[in-house]
Amino acid sequence: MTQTDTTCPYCGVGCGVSAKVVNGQPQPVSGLEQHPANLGRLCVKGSALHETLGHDGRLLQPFIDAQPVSWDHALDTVSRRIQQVIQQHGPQAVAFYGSGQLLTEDYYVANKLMKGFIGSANMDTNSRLCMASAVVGYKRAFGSDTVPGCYQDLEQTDLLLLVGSNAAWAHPVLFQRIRRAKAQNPAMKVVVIDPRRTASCDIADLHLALRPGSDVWLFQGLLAYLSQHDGLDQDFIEQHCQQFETTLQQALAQAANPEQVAQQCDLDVAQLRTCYQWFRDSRRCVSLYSMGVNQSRCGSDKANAIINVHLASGKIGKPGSCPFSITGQPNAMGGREVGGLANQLAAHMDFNADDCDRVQRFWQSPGIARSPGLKAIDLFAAAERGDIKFLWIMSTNPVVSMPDADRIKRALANVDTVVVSDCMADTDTMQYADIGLPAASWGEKNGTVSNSERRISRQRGFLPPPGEARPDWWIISQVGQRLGYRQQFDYHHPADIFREHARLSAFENNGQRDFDLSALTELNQAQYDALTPLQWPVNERYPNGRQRLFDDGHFYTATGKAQFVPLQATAALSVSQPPGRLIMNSGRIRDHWHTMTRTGQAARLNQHISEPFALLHPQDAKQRQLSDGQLVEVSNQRGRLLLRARVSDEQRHGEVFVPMHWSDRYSARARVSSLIDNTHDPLSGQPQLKISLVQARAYHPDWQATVFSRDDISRPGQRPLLQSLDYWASGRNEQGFFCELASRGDSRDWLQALRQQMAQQSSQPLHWVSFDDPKRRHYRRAAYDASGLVCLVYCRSGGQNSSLLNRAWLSQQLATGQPDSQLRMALLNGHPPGPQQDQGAIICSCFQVGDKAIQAAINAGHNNPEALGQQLRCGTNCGSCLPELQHLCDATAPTEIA
Ligand SMILES: Nc1nc2c(c(=O)[nH]1)N[C@H]1C(S)=C(S)[C@@H](COP(=O)(O)OP(=O)(O)OC[C@H]3O[C@@H](n4cnc5c(=O)[nH]c(N)nc54)[C@H](O)[C@@H]3O)O[C@H]1N2
Ligand SMILES: Nc1nc2c(c(=O)[nH]1)N[C@H]1C(S)=C(S)[C@@H](COP(=O)(O)OP(=O)(O)OC[C@H]3O[C@@H](n4cnc5c(=O)[nH]c(N)nc54)[C@H](O)[C@@H]3O)O[C@H]1N2
Ligand code: SF4
Ligand SMILES: [Mo]
Repeated sequence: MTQTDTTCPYCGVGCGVSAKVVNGQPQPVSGLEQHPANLGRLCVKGSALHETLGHDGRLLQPFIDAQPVSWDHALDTVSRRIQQVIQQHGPQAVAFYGSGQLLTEDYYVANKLMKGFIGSANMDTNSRLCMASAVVGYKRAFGSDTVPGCYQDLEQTDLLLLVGSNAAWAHPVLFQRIRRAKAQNPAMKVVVIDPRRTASCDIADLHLALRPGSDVWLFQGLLAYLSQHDGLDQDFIEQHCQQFETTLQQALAQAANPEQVAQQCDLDVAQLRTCYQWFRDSRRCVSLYSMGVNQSRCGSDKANAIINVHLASGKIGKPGSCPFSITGQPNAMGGREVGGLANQLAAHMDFNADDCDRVQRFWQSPGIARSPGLKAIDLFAAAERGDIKFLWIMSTNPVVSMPDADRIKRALANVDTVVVSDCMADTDTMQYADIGLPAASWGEKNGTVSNSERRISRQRGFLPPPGEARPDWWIISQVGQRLGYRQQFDYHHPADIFREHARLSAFENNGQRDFDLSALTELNQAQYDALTPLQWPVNERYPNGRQRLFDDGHFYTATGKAQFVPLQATAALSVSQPPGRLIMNSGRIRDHWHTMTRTGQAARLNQHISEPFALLHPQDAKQRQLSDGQLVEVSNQRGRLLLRARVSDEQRHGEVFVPMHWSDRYSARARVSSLIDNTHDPLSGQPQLKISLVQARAYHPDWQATVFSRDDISRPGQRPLLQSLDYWASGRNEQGFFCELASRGDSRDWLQALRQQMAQQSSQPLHWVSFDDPKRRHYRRAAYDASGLVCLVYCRSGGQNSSLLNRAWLSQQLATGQPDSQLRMALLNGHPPGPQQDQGAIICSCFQVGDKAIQAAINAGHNNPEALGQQLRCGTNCGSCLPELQHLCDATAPTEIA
């Protein structure tokens, strides 16, 4: 048995994970008690990590033009093509597009190769879609990209503002820490500022369901309020800040009157005042902000509007007080440290002449890039125009995650050489790769990541990479060497790269740059392997890392003072929204990660929400004669989605929420970013992924069906079967796969096609049993081979729902051998013989407890999450479902929040 301490590959909380392997088999993971980010806890995604380690769907060998090739051949070809493009078109025709999911060492080498040796700064990253606006906010205010605070601040605060953050689902372990802190300190208040009533509102004392995009108004109003109500920290402003007067004047000119602000934000003025008053009266306050702030055409201004009120009230650099941009990806921070964005150089340096000279000297580079490169939207636009001849995409899936996502397909088709490094073979982006490179994945890789509170932790490998998969740093260094820079890319272990990265951070620093790892420049491999989690800077003064920055009132601007940023709020969209349209918001659900290449592998994570959906307000649904569970077409001039409607007053009237996760791999028409345009923040280049105008109307299929099968009927190669259908969404369950279907026409035609395809592909003869009720248009099929059940299909008429199917039970039957005749009958009925309770949709993924079981327990009097936990165990492991348990209890016996 081996036991390895490592770090979770999902969100920016950066939890420590202990991974055990027995006889080569990975065991269920557990949280690392001694890791300061999680103190032993994991959320549901973290707890299911071992379920994602199978080799199903992995890319196992390099390929060129769909033909498998050796690494030597692939790397030679990549290098030769880069050289050819540089010779014929110059370095600006080469581009890299990376990811906050690369390890720091991978990222450092990619950035070094591009900016230092290819000589163009066209290296951007998916962090452009994620925290580019937060970076601009910090740099404008502090002169550096510095997260001032730490996780303890969230526990030590009196008032926590969650602004555009659904931490309950997106940063669950941190959210549980906050929940516990609040339980221990009942005086602590939480305000959620989000157009939607999300799971995070479970612990909210106040929810401000503001009009999307109106955050700058709200915080300008707060600044004005503080000045009018004795809420300023004059000493702090005078000693440590600049540009206060102009900033305040602009806020007063626009937002002196809370009534006006409330109108702009579409909020109740009394609630708004309450929030303002709490901020003024709370000695300590943290504003935790995320994608509702960053992914906006005014994301940078939103960030500075938040920072302005913290500076004005001196609520920064103190325990329990700071403006805190929480990062999404496991290594979004590491990417910022190495300069992964096209407008950064490396180690928190920019493209001014001094920084370029310094980095060039350090890297001994022949010709460093001297001006910023193309940001993601511009980069793909240049690709579409044919200006990019060579594009290398690493660890990201832009065909799903970039705005105007169908245009990304056109752009990729227009690049001479597209290289994609990914662990998985079937991503939507891999379909466009001329050269595919198999990357090692979590559990096989070795390096460091930095979490949201600047904490550097080790990711350590505990499994051998399958097939020919290799770590990203190795792949990139090999190309660097083949381009002629043998010495500069002569790395043998990630520790070599980390030391160099630390040395660059220290190089001619003299206290001028916040990012400083000078105490780590001499780590040998054993020390690197044993590195325990540390918050940067790590230098002579702070050899064990630094918990908070700016506690000394010193900022990294030329004057050493923080800068207020004067702002002008602009009207949010819905003021002039055309009638009949809806504002579409997009974001995350609890159990899926991004484009599902990882969480799609774990049966447990596919049960909470198993289909792509559109969340609609009851009035909007009624207007469109739509009911919960029906299919809805959401469209605009860019495209059309087909989604399952969920109707709820959690959603504001006139708005619709669609998750970002479903790709073409898992659904027919659910890539939400294909409807989103390229509107972006002018300073950060970050796209406005949260606001798009769409229409919605009911879609009426002639038939719908649910399939349970041993093999995945949606896997590539099987697709012709699904391509003719209007709607399908597939996923994994415990013993196989499920697929929900809907279309026009006669379902029997499709059943026939399914039968033919399965006959062709099966190695044994299949025996089909059927049940037809033509009047109700119910057609049911079960296919058996010698070992038992292979496939179950339940077709129904278009208007009927499938609530009578007992999904949990049905999926288990795929593994139970040959059923007797009674069971065969029950299988066609869709539920077990005799009384057996249907779980319903899974709410607690850890213990697989469904909503029907929970509802029954609530009805029996167990009407709070603790009692439910005692009764059913739900919510007692990772706690990610506690907000939903509370919600179900509240729905049975409503309680008021302000
Ligand atoms: N389960 C899960 N967790 C994840 C991820 C995942 O894929 N799945 N991804 C990780 C990543 S990379 C990231 S970046 C984070 C993101 O974490 P979050 O930012 O918390 O997640 P989102 O759901 O994208 O958006 C947050 C909220 O912003 C709200 N919002 C929309 N428009 C506005 C607005 O104008 N103003 C305000 N104030 N709010 C608005 C949305 O309604 C939404 O609830 O999550 C990380 N954690
Ligand atoms: N509509 C809408 N769009 C969004 C967002 C939104 O809120 N709404 N959010 C945006 C945000 S914040 C983000 S961060 C992005 C995320 O979007 P993406 O980065 O496109 O999503 P992922 O699915 O995480 O893609 C990571 C890819 O890298 C692969 N991979 C995993 N590990 C490794 C590795 O070690 N090496 C290599 N080479 N590959 C690996 C995975 O298989 C996967 O294909 O989406 C953005 N897009
Ligand atoms: S909160 Fe969950 S997803 Fe995020 S790092 Fe921790 S275990 Fe992983
Ligand atoms: Mo993100």
